[in-house]
Amino acid sequence: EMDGGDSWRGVPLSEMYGSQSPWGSPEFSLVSPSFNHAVLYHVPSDGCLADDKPPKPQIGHDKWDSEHVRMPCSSHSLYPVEDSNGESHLKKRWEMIESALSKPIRNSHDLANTILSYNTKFRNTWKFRGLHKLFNEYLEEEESQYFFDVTLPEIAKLALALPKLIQSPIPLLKKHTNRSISLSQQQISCLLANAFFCTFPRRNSTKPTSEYNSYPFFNFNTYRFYEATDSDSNLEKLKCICHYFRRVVTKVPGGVVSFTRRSVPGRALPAWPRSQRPLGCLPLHVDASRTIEDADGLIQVDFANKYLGGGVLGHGCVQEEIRFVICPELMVSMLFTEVLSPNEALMIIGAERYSKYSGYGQSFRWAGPHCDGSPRDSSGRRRRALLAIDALPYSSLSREFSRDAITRELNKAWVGFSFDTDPQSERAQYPGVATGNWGCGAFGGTTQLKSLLQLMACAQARRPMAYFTFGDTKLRDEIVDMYNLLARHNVTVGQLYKYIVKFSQEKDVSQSQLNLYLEQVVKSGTSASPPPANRSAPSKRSDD
Ligand code: AR6
Repeated sequence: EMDGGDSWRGVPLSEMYGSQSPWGSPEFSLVSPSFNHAVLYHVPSDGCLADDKPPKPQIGHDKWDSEHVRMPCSSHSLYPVEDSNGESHLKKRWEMIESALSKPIRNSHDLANTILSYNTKFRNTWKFRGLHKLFNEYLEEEESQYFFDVTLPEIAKLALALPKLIQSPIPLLKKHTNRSISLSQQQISCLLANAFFCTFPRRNSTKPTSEYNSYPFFNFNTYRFYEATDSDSNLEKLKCICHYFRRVVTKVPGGVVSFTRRSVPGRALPAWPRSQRPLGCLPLHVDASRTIEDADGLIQVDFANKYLGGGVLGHGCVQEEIRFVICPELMVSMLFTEVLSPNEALMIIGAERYSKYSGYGQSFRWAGPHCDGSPRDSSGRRRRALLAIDALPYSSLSREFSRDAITRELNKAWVGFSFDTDPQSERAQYPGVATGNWGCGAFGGTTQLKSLLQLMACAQARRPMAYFTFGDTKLRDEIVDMYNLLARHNVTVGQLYKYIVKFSQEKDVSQSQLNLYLEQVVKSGTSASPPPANRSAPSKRSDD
């Protein structure tokens, strides 16, 4: 038994990485600077980073344009300031930030005033009730004291080190591009420190006409993160972030993280009804008790919003938001990743985990430090891969089961799962995917359908699938039973696609069960043929 319990079905997790250790699968493509891969740190000529020392920044020149992140420290960043005569002058914004962050900040009111001093346009609209509550009521007095005495001055220093730590421009990962950005963890901490102090220019407006309208929010208070007091889970999210800063200012992490946007044009997407790939050709593991983030070495799926991070800097506290606060380096994706289109995904390799947590949603709590034991790959990234794919939100079953919606979700999952696979090879690609009830929580989807669509996308991408049902043992058994049925009858991806479409056309989907329907058509279908001798139903249960 892998996990000492009886929570899983199918094959052991080790078959998801194709070796005995989670670190035995092949590494992802290495970090190597090129026209479509911006590497913001200096890659040593042998490619190897020193183990514990952060790499030096790559040198370069600021670019103040629509292709790059507009930096707080750019000499082009100007801000209107009123003089004593009430006349408005443009001042260099970075000088305002430098002077504000160099002064002592003793409590949450000082902190609010610091942030407002270079964001004067928001004097009357930004409130900081959440911050005040966190530091004045919620935390123990010593904890708050420690934060303002020790951690905060270091966060300010880190933010002000921006012109030194990031010298070459950060390209935007725009729609319909295949591009990567690699940053050192130190550089990321500096960008996050700036977001904490809300220093990024042109990123505070929530108007539809604003320049960064198609990007997630990144300055921490743009979405009123410092205001929210309605539930403790928000304060707990802030705790996670403060813990992260405490950790990185105590010991600068020495690794790097890469962010890759994958965009596949319509003509290169799979022709789903024609796919001949058998669904039973890859191993399946289904677990009811563990969670995705604990599936070491696998491609861990982020149940994302098309605006990455979703409500992490707002009120959200479900899978994506939790993941982003326990691994805050992920949040840097929000600085440069434009809203995801249906045929796009984002892969993040190397983001470290800093916090443990308990609960979920309203009951979410920070549960202490987490020490990330994942080894580093040859490029210096923690061997942790997070794949952001956004499902569609559904309010009706008939919409969710429409051919267009089914195709859209299949394409989305496949674009993500086929990241770094060899298109010529017929063999299984490692590591496998760790996923679960994608689109079935906040987005209201149906697990019977989404689990099958992800199985199809995995089969098409040739990656094994580990599915985590989040406590649902009935769903776990249903998925395994369905898989065994499909495998036994040699059902292909294309056939299943057609069955599902037919189901949605023939049946009132709100009244009928997809699984029951599939059982009938598969068992009575013309497609049934004896299973090939070399494969056995992948279940450890003898009655299968
Ligand atoms: N491991 C495995 N399964 C999980 C985990 C976990 N760590 N956490 C949750 N689940 P949801 P969605 C299961 O609602 O429906 C965010 O705001 C659990 O059964 O996070 O795709 C995003 O930013 C849960 O109900 O994903 C988007 O805006 C289910 O996965 C939006 O939510 C779905 O989790 C995405 O909503």
